[in-house]
Amino acid sequence: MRRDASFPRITLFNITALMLWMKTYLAYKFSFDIRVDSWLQELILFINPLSFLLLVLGVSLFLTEQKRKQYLFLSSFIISFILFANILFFRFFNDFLTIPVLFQTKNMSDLGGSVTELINTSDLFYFIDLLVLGIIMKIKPEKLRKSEYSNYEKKMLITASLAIATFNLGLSEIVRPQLLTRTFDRKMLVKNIGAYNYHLYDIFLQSKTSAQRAFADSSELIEIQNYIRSKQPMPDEKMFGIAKGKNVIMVSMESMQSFVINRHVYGHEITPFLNDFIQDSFYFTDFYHQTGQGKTSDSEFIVENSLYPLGRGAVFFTHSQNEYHATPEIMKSHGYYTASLHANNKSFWNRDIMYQSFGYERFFNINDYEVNPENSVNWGLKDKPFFHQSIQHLLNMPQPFYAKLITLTNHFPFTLSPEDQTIPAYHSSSDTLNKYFPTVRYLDQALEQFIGELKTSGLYEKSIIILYGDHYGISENHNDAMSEYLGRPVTPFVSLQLQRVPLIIHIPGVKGRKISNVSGQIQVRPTIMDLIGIRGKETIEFGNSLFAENNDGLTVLRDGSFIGKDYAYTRESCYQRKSGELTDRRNCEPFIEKAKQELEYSDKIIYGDLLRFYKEIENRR
Ligand code: GP9
Ligand code: MN
Repeated sequence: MRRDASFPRITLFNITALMLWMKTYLAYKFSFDIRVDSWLQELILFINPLSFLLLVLGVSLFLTEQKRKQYLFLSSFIISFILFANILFFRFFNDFLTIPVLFQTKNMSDLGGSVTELINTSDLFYFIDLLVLGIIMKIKPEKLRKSEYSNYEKKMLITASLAIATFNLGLSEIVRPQLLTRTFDRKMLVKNIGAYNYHLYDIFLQSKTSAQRAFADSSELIEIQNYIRSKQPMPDEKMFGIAKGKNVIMVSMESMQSFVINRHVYGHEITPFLNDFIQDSFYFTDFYHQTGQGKTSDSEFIVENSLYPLGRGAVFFTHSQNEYHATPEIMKSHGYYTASLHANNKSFWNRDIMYQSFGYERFFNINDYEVNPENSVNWGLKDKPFFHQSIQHLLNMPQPFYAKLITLTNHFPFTLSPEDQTIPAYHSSSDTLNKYFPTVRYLDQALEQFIGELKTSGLYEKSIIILYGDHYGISENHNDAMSEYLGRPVTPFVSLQLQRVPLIIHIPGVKGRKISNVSGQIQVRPTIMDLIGIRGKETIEFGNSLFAENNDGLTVLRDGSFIGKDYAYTRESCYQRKSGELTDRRNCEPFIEKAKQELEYSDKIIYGDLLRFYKEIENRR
């Protein structure tokens, strides 16, 4: 192999790559509002355009000199165009382009009218490199000419771009574990894998989705509908319509698990307010979260569709274009105003897009809140000011309304301002568990303040209030510390029980009681419909009302674990529910199949976008 002494010499390829690289980085810094918290993140941001640019522009090395010039100019033009389209889109939507968004006529027409207003003269900067490239090509300086690249140079280039890509992904994995499988905020994706790789990933998601959708037909939905009809219980006539015409206020309590309810840390009650509140509410003691990788967004999905989330990825990202018959849409058709309130970027978890599919009329996001360093901690606006500011939004809504509020402070890593810490942290080997208790207490106080403000504003008596925990806060990585706190070893069975989250339903004028049937998030939607008095299934749902008679009592978690009346199953083992002792696997067998079947049916609906056939099969009946 001959080593080429002139490598890396200045060539048209190098110049094109360098200019595009720097331009992209400057766009990150000046046109996209990407927050960088550490030098490591800055490094990732800096190198992330490189692997893509080297690979795409590197194709030119395999071309003849004339073709190479054309190729470099054309790809430079296309890449610049994509970057600039994102810059404009970002100015308007504070978000990055996705393929579905390109086909969303509503978004695009919003943008279309104001494109001219969005362009500044300083944007010319983003085209300077093309101009420079054009000039170079015109004057053809002898120094930059290179008739052919050696095999060594070609190999070097491919190796370099792959090495940079691997290095980039490795660093991102350190900074943000499970980046691709969790697919959260697009800003997070762009920050880590870069604007161009992000588009490749988006294309990948899109083609996968389209293929699965293309092969689906309505017969699949009929089969699922028959299955669901066969397990439909009778509603409890005493509860049906008990809250007719009332507002529905639903609160998603970030990372709130049931094990803190009625418990202490060093003699301090952890949730004094909730412990009181459950006394005059319905409190479900054996209620489980059923979320997967989509965490909060999965819980929203389950609670508002009565479908399971997906086994991998977040359905909010992967299937936001599906047809759904979510709670907001149904409530709206029954005269309700619908809104979600959450003081985060609207694109986080792709909420802005998914909420449209759910039929929300309004999403009060970070732009609708007064957020400053004084009232923020951890992930953003603290829960107390969030609730306080939300009251005004609620009061401005036409009634009856259906409103969902999503809290944020009790989020990993459970950082709290010292003045908000009213109970001591726990002392154990896990800092996470230690800090969890004071932030849970903060959430408890925030809820107390919220309920108080609902009372003074007059909304309390006119609303049913539903509080639920979205998913676990303490993962199994903290089992040692957890068993220290609980005073018993965390076996797989105990781990399963730790997936319980609180569900509290308050209905004005109704005393409520403790309900200990096994239940899950999938039942929240049918329960709301039951209480509001919306009769009959208007769509496909896997859950039953929590107040329905002969509730079949099988709660399936996303990983295939389940909790039944007598047995529970997790990690391939069957347990006696009462004692938590291991038992013969055969006791669980009939339910293992059932649980799998149910998850598969739900997946089929999402992957095949089957709800789009719903009207068709209903009309045929
Ligand atoms: C972000 C919040 C937290 O908006 O809902 O999401 P999580 O990380 O818990 O899924
Ligand atoms: Mn959450």
